[in-house]
Amino acid sequence: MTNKERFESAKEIYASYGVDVETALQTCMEAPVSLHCWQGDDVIGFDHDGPLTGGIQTTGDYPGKAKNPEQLMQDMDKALSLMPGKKKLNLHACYGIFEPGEFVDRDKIEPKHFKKWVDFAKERNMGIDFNPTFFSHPRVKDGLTLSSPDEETRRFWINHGKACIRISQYFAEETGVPCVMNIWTGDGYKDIPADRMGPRMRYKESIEEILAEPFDSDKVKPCVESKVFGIGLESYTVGSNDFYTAYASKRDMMITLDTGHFHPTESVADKVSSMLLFVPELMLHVSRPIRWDSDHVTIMDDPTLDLFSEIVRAGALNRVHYGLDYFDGTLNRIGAYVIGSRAAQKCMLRALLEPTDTLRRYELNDQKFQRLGLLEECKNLPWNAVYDMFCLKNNVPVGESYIASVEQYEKEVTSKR
Ligand code: RNT
Ligand code: ZN
Repeated sequence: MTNKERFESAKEIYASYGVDVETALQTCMEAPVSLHCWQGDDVIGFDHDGPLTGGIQTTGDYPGKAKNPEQLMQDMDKALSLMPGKKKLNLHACYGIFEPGEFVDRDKIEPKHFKKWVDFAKERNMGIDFNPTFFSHPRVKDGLTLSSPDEETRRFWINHGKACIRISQYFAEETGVPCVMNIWTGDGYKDIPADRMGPRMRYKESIEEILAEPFDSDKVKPCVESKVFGIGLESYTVGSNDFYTAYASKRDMMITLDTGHFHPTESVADKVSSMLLFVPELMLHVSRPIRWDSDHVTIMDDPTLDLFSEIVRAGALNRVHYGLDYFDGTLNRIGAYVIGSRAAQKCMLRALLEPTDTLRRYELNDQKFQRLGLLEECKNLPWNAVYDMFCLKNNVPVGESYIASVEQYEKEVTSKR
C-alpha cells in the first residue's frame, strides 16, 4: 500500500468515528513548535567559556557539537529540513552574536546583537521566542540572581531582564510574530534555608521591575517558569510552582509549564484547564523528566500525549504556545531535535484525531464503560498514516527515513568539526 492509500483508508476509518482528518491536519499545520537553539550546543551559548550552571546539566560528549553561530544555524537548518509543520525559533540571551573581539555583558545586550538571528528567522518565515539567561555567568552570586540579597547583583540581573524585553519587542517587530519571553532562573539553595520569605520577596520585586520596562503587550508576551528543584539546589527553589502560579494569576500573565519541572507523579496535563481559568495563556516546555533530570529528549510518551489531549479538549489551542526544552550531549544532536519535535507533533495530531464529541456524550450520559472503551480503542486507530501524510505534505522524509539523512549530515558535516 502506498502512503496515500494508507492515508485514504485512515481517513475513512476516522470518519466512521466522526473525526475529520483534514481538519486535524490543517490545525496541526498551523500550530508552531518553538525550536530551542540550546539543544545544538549543550546550552553553552556564545558569550562565555564557562560551564553550564543554574541547576541544569548536559551530560555526554558526542562529537560534532556546534561551536559558533554559523555551525548552530547550519545544524538547526538541517533539523528544520526534517521537521514538518510550522516552526518558531527559541533563543536564549547568551546566544547573542558579537563582532570579532567584542564582548557585551548581559545587562548591556541590544537588539543589534541578534540581527543575524532575525535574518535567519525571517528567511525561514519563523517568529522568535526569547529567554533571558540568568545562569552560567560570574554575576550569579551564591546561586542567586534576581533574589540575591546583594543589591548590585540584583540590579545587574534586572537590567538583563529589561534588555531582554527590548530585544523581544525587536523580534516581534521584525518578524511580525509576537515574542514569548520566558523568565526562568535557577535561584535556590542546596540545603535548608533559614529564610524562605526574603528571597521570594526580593524576587517578586525584581520581576516587577523587569516588567516595568515599557513594551507592547500585543508583541511581547512575558511568562514565568517554575521548577520543583534544580541539580545542587534540592532544598529550595525561589521560583517554585506556588510562587509563580500565584504571581502569574495575580498579574494576569502567561505561565510556562515545563513538563520536567514537577513531582514525578504530578500530571502536567491536569494543570492546563485549571490554569487557563486564571491566566490568559500558557507556554509549554515539552521535555521528559527522568529521575533527577528534567531535560531528556521528548518522546511520544503518555504524559506528553495527555498534555496535548488536554489542550485540545479544553479548546485552548489558540491560548497555548509550545516549545521544546531538552538537552542531551550523548547522541547526535540534530537527530535529537528531530525526534523531539516529531514526537510533540505526533502527540498534538493524536489529540486532534480524538472523537471528543462522542467521548463527551458518553460522559454526560454517565456511560463510563463506553467512555473508557472508546479511549482504549482510539489507541488502535491509524494516526500514523495521518502523520506520514503530514510529513509528505510538508516535503520532509516519512517515517524512519530521516535517520539516514541525519547520518549523512553527520558524515559530511558534524564529524569533521
Ligand atoms: C531549566 C528550564 C529552562 C532551561 C532553558 C535553558 O530547568 O527548563 O527553561 O531549560 O532556559
Ligand atoms: Zn524549561
